[in-house]
Amino acid sequence: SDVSSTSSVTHVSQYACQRKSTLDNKNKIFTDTLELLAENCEFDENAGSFVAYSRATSVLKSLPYPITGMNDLEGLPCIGDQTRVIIEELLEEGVCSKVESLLCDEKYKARKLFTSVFGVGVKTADKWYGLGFRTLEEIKARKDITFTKMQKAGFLYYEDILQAVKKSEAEAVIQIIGDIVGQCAPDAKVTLTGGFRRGKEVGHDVDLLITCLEEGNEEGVLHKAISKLDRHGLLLFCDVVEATMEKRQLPSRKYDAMDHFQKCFLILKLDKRLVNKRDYGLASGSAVRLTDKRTEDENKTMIKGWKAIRVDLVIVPSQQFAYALLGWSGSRQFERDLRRYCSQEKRMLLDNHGLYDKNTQEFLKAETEEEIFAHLGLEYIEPQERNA
Ligand code: DCP
Ligand code: MG
Repeated sequence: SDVSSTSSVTHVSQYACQRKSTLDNKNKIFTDTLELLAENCEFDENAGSFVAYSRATSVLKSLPYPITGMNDLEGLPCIGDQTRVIIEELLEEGVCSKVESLLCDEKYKARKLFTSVFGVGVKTADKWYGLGFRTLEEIKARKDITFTKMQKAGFLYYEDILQAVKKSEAEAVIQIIGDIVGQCAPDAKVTLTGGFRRGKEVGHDVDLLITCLEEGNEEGVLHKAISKLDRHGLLLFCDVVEATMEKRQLPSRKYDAMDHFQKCFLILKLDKRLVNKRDYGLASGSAVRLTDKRTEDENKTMIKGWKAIRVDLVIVPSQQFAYALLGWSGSRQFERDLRRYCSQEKRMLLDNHGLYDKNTQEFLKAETEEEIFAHLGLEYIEPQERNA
């Protein structure tokens, strides 16, 4: 019999950690729509539908072919009825009526706009919406609203932060942080994680792990590094979160939990001269010209000479480094499915600190991500293939 011609024979796992998802998404029309619906469910705290849409999105991202008819969905996991209806409508009409009306929906628009401010979550967005606000200008103008320090910084650097961070800017940030951290501990190492490690060209922030070869040397590095950044005039905003790790604590059972590392959420003042100029639409050596290739906000960045960039720094003891790297590399769906796979298929608990085997009641050590995948009996998935 002929086994080469049919794609439905290929088994697709229900877990993102058993699929390869590159940035070459063949089903963007469907996944953009489903992601927007998932986002709205998250706003509504509708966990069931959020999970359904998110898992379906992720399955479609892993397919090496575009969906061209309902038959193509046969045998695929995580494609429930509510997803099928959306896909069918997109195939027939080319648009999704649910999305069309969401994009015109006052509440959705306000939530989307307000949460685009650094430091504003859905709760705050809903409060402002409830008070009748619809634009950021209305909110900024009010003297009777109290803002957190984070939100004040969010408004102050709004235009810069709204612009995506480019890879060349992320590289300049690594350079700066690497230099400074090296002055704080000689054996300190800075590692890029998050979307850029998965090969993305742009991101909303730069996620960096800081670790020292000798365990314990990382203590104090964060506060020293922050002081130095401040003295160099590079610190626009800084929120330090101290470590909350208790010894021999079991990994969290939640698939989406925050970790316990010491970390900080920064806004750095990035000098445009430190960034590879090709990314600003400039020929090397030429004077600053405002080419129409740049957006208006990018032009402002060029004129003021710097750009505010969101950076997360996470301090990781070397023994936990592999787990932290795996946990911070994402994508969010890949991470959720890794944890779900662990508990449902392996009776193990995974988080950004370690892996606990409930069968043997032991923590499993790992020095590399490859070792963690091996502990889990999973084929290794490269970061570039974790865009689930
Ligand atoms: N992460 C996590 N738990 C958190 C925060 C983040 O496990 N509480 C992980 C999953 C993310 C990664 O860290 O993929 C980085 O978080 P980001 O929100 O920065 O996500 P990305 O870097 O993937 O996307 P972007 O390109 O928008 O920055
Ligand atoms: Mg990121």
